[in-house]
Amino acid sequence: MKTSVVRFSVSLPRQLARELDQMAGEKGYDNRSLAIADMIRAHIVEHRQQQGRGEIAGSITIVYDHHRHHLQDLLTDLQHEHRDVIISALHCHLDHDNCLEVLAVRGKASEIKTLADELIAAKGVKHGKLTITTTGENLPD
Ligand code: NI
Repeated sequence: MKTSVVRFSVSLPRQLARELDQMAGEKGYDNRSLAIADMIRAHIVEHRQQQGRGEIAGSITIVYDHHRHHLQDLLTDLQHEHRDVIISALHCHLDHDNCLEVLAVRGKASEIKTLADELIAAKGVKHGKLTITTTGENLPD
């Protein structure tokens, strides 16, 4: 299906337009329209997640020491509780002590944020981060 295109003109300060073209080139965009379209999509995704509208997808990454007492059990319990939003999980043994876990998630923003907060706040988790993206639905490419 061919996407129909709308053309409109935008006025920018010359220096800002130069910076835009430079950034688009450095990021590998063929033209500034593609770069601007990606920026707009990123803002729409961010706006929707702030509004709490619909479903989100994303990933939760945590690093922890698996020797910490009860931590592994707690993290597993949390994941079982929230299994409806966890699509996939990846566990890597970084070194003798440290584990890296990446959870792919999809579902209600509020539940995913709660899950991420609980995992990251667990005693012994050294670092954690929730990265939110779109499910791709209702976002034109
Ligand atoms: Ni491990």
